[in-house]
Order: sequence, then structure tokens, then C-alpha cells
Amino acid sequence: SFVQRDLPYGFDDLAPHLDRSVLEIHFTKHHAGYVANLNAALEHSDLINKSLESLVADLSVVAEGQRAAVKKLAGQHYNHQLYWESLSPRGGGEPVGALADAIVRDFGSYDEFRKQFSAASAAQFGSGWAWLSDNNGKLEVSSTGNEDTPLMTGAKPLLTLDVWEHAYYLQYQNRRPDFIEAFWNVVDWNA
Ligand code: MN3
Repeated sequence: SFVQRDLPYGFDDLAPHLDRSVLEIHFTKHHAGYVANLNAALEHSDLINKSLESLVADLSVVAEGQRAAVKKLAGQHYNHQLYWESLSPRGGGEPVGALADAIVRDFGSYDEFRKQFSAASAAQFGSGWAWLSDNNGKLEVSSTGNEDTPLMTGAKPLLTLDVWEHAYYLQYQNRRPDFIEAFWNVVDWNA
């Protein structure tokens, strides 16, 4: 069955940028709920043995009557796992090495990349995600609604930010731009 990996840090470790109020319920209720419901939906299916990434990348293998539900649950599981594992108490700053070089190559500068990613995060109307992805060797910034992920359209997600209200409301209320600014202090560029 699909497994929710442990957080690689404690619920208090990303404070003050992201505090327990936006980590604990989010991880133990929202994300855990998606995983439990995904396992329940596929309990009697061989698909429960597929890797999460391959399931999300090719939903055509899911029976039509189940596809919409599995897309939501598997997409949300995949997105949350990448989100949690993109964060670290030792995060922040700027990337170095190959990623830094690729960002300069495709965006002109780190600052321009950050500006575009923040703008995509702020402009996503309603629930969704912002992304940095590798699309056939070129980095790109995008946003998606609900559970959608660039993995569903053939790109390789590298970094994501959850901009569903449940990701920030208890700490930042309606101030999504403040949440986006806080995110940059805990991005784990090594991941
Ligand atoms: Mn979420």
C-alpha cells in the first residue's frame, strides 16, 4: 500500500517561518487522509503495488469509474510528499552548483526565478500548487489547480509550494504573500 513517509523534521522545527499550526494538522489530517483514502480506493486493485510516481504519471491504468477519485488522492499524496521534503530547518538562501547554473540559464538570474515562482504562487486562484519543474531539460515555473501536477503532463517536478488555504490559514490567515515569503526561508535546496 501507499505510505506516508515521516516528516524529516519536527512540527516546531520550521518556526517562526512555518509553525506547528500549519504543519501538524496539515500533515496528520489532510495529507494522511489522502493516503488513507487512496489505499482504501485501491484496496482490491493491483495498482496498490505501483509506485506513486508512476501511478500519478499515467492514470490511464485506473478504471474509468475510479479515475477521478484516484487522480485527486494520488495527486495530493505525491504533491504533499514533495512539498514536505522540499523544506528544512536548515533551508533558505540560494541554490548552488548544477541547479543554480540551470536557474541562471533558464530564468536569467535567481532573483528572476524567485520573482516568477512567487508570482505564480500568489496568482493561483483558489486551491493549488506552484512548481519549479524540469520540462525536457528546461526549467520552468508554473501553477496548477487542486491536485494537478506537472508530472501528469510529462515534466519532472523539482520544487513545489502548497497554496491551498489549509497550508497557511492558521498562521497567515488571508496573507498568502507573507506565507510565500516565509517559504523561501525554509526551502531545502539540497533536496
Ligand atoms: Mn496541503
